[in-house]
Amino acid sequence: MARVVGHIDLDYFYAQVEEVEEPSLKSRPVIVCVFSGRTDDSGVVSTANYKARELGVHSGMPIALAKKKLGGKDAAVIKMEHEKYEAVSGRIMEELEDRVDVLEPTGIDEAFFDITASTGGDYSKAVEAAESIKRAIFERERLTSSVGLGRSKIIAKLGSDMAKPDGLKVIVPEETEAFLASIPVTKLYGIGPKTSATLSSMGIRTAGELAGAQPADLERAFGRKFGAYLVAAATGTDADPVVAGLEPTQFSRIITLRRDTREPLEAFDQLSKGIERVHQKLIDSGKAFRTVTAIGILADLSIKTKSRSFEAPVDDVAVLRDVTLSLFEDLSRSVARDFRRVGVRVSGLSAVDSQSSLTQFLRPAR
Ligand code: DGT
Ligand code: CA
Ligand code: CA
Repeated sequence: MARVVGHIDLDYFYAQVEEVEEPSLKSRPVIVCVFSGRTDDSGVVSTANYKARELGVHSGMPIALAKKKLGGKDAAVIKMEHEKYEAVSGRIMEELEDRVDVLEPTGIDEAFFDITASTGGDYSKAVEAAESIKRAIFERERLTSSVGLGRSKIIAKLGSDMAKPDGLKVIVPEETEAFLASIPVTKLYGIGPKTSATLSSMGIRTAGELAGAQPADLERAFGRKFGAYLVAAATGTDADPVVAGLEPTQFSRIITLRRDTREPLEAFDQLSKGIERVHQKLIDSGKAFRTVTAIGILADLSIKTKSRSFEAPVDDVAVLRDVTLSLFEDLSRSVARDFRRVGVRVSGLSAVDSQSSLTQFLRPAR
């Protein structure tokens, strides 16, 4: 079965978020800027809406130059507020997470996704899924996005680029070869200026030409591994899987003691805030832990640890404190020197569920 891989990218993201917040901006050129603070205009354009792009403004352009291009056009110059875009991004990623089989965020406003299993490889179902994803994001955040669908990540990414703005580009597996034929190699993910210059010197400018090149010639110019990658990219057969965004597997906190000691209470007392921080991270991520590790780093930088695991996940900070203290008692008995730094780590993380409040009464399993 052919894979169904998608790539979604929000249109002129930061500037569009600003337009949603202040709809009167929609009729004007908008630039979102990172001010460096040296002079009033020093800094760069982070992004611009399409009205400003039509006037020649783009990401990374110095603000002063952008202002010159936008002079007399009633442009809006807005200060970038990263936290605001992060919050919107987080809500969109959650929405996406619910609607795809595997989600791999690759930036603040974009992600790969895999819907092979849920569509059974049926591209007409995939189109419906992609349309409903676009609709859901629009209904929830009033933001437009562009989506590409195809049998590999490279194809899906080409699709979302071509679909901009507010589009959906589907490259069904059977049409992949014809689709790629005239695509310039510079558009293929992983092919930078240096590679494309070498290819150009070999008379290769399009993916079609690259696909037809002699593997031996590519191998000679680029080595075996990268040569093989180029062929895969040019034929849309790159097998790179969509990998779920990494979930945290542990949280830890290590502090430097005010003076070297192996007194468990003293170490524990100074680590107290660190334990709270670790607990806060658990709360923020909705996780419970099964294993606690006390970490002691000695003056010679050697690391000693003691761990204890529970039979069921625990999310109680009192339990975390008790266990940490008793682990430090064990740990200090086992070392011949003082600790310089101490830490605590929780691992074996799992989502907190309705039963976890019961599990805090379970005794630790040694
Ligand atoms: P698009 O996708 O072409 O419709 O436009 P954008 O603005 O969404 O562009 P994209 O997807 O490359 O980047 C997403 C956001 O990342 C963009 O809204 C602002 C930020 N960004 C992009 N390029 C730059 C840059 O060169 N400097 C800074 N500071 N931020 C950037
Ligand atoms: Ca974007
Ligand atoms: Ca992007």
